[in-house]
Amino acid sequence: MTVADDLEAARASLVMINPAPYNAEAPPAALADDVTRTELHYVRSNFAVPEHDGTLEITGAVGAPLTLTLDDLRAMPAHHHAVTLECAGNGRLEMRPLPTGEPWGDFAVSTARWTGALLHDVLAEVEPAADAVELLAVGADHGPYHLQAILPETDQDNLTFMRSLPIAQATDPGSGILIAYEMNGRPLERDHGAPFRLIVPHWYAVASVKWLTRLDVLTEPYTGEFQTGHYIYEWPDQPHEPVTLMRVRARITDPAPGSTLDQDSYTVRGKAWSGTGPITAVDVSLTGEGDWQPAELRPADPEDYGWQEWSFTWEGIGVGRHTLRARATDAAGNVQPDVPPWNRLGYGNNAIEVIYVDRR
Ligand SMILES: Nc1nc2c(c(=O)[nH]1)N[C@H]1C(S)=C(S)[C@@H](COP(=O)(O)O)O[C@H]1N2
Ligand SMILES: [Mo]
Repeated sequence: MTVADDLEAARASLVMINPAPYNAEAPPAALADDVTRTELHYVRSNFAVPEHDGTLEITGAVGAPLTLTLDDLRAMPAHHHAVTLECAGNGRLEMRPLPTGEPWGDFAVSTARWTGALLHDVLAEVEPAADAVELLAVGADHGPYHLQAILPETDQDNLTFMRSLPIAQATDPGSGILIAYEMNGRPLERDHGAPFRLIVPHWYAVASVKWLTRLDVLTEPYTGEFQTGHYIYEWPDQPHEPVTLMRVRARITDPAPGSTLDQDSYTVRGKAWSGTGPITAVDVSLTGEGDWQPAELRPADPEDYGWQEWSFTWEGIGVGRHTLRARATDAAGNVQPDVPPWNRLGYGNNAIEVIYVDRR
């Protein structure tokens, strides 16, 4: 198979949003799985899939700069985590007025099992300077980027994808950040960042830099386009804020919206996740208003960063049309809002989902 055939085969099961750069959602049914099969995992790229020379350079304010290959990373202790990745723009199409940006529906969210070296272990080898403040992660992808939010000093004809993280987080072994080289037990696919990428649990997936080619330890905060021009909440009535942790969210996976039920009882199922702590409660409402009733919730696995399953036994379903809503609460006490929190670039929609079903 040629490289182009390969990409086409990998993309066949997804719901395409944009052909170039290739952006695609998971099919809705994929949300029901605990772990998303690789061919059903959503894809979001700002540029075309790049060539990668197979090396990772670690440089900047470090005592001992280093260049690593895939074999070097594989020789380090391997860590495995399920991680839910959600695009910060997921659900943008639900916002009014419609923000600019990729027109994502509600399925730019997936959960894969990732294997890689711990970023902490890699950074320990290069001895970051005491006055380091951030770690800049640079992708191999680049290209023209003629969008409205562009910073005045950036080169719009050839921009590279890069993002920074606070150094304290990057060097913390407990943050679980991986330089991942396997997804669901197989080498990374090209769309998902081959040969290796960052996987940053809890954060909106923009932090998980694909096609990682360089890590640069910085003594000043990074202010490039993908850090301060995009991936910023531009609130109408409050100061702008960077997009960081995923907002708390529950989704209903069964019944499907608009379906017709035949029985007077039904087990409603779904998923819930949050970047600000494990989910502690999911509640279901059948009236379109308050009247929240607790669902059964699978406890979070303390070793993992994947979505949690929930279910609710719905009994005494009368003939006619019904509203179903599900609302998650996390350990930090965050709860979902009724209306998506509008911001100019359309990030972080975690509004309570509402579906309708009929009983005949
Ligand atoms: N190098 C690079 N990394 C990137 C991006 C990108 O455009 N280039 N997109 C980011 C965004 S916005 C998302 S949502 C995730 C998507 O990861 P996936 O395509 O594996 O689902 O990758 C992130 N990492
Ligand atoms: Mo994203």
